[in-house]
Amino acid sequence: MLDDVLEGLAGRQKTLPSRLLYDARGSDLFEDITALPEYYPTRTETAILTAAAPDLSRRIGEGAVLVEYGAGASVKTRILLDALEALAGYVPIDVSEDMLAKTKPLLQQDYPELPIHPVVGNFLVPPPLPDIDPRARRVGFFPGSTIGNLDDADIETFLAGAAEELGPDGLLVLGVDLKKSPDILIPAYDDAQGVTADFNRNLLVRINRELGADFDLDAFRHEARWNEADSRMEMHLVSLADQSVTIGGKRFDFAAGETIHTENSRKFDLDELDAVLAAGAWSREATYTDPGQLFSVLLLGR
Ligand code: AVI
Repeated sequence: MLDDVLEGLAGRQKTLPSRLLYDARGSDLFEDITALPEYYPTRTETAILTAAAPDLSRRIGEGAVLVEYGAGASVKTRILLDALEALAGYVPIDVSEDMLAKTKPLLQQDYPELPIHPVVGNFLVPPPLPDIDPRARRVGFFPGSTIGNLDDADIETFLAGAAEELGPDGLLVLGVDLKKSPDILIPAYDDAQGVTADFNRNLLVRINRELGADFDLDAFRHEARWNEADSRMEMHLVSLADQSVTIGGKRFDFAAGETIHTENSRKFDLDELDAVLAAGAWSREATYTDPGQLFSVLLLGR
């Protein structure tokens, strides 16, 4: 973590890795974000999945194994667990062993017959799957448009890794946030209650705590920007003054107005996404969306 932070802050545009947003406090704040009135993705995707569930179930067929990449608390998963018939197993993959350990008994209570095999690991490098029926069809689940937080190289790595792991008759259910007006996007990433601002600034709290840095939290403000050229929302932390910060014995100078770029959240055009999917050996078999075309759920095959 120290190396990543030092490297990110050494560049001309200072950056910090967005995965560092998700310590315990950051994960709680993200949960709060998903319930905000301005943050349309979670409720929209939930509605799309609920409406699409019968069709997904028909296309997927009986007896599949569901593999979720970055499962967290497996909230949206329940829509699929309710709809898919005679599932042969559920494999939640997450970096947080704690989260997996907390979620498993809750799921098992509600799905007593379902074999649940949690796997601790980074979904970018899909870890080997546990011993499950090799004949069962494997269906990946990657909701939330988390794919939009990855750069091009990581998207390709993920899609190719999932293709290999899920096999030739594998399927992937992918949540994808769609390109739309900045009038909707900016408030979704800069809400009136300031929860997203706290989520962003928590990165500095974490670096102070875990790396002994001395960021002055009141000297940085949250900013959400729409980058039209790269079709993405960006989160930045803007330095409110000329200041310096020390981390791991190294000093970093900030000019007033200079930013640390902390996250990208890409918004996709489905026609453009098709080329990316094809490079990762996937193609769209079904597309589900909401009446406002805010978000989409794709069923991908090989
Ligand atoms: C997890 N990820 C899909 C969220 C997003 O919308 O890109 C993270 C987030 N960042 C700010 N608000 C939400």
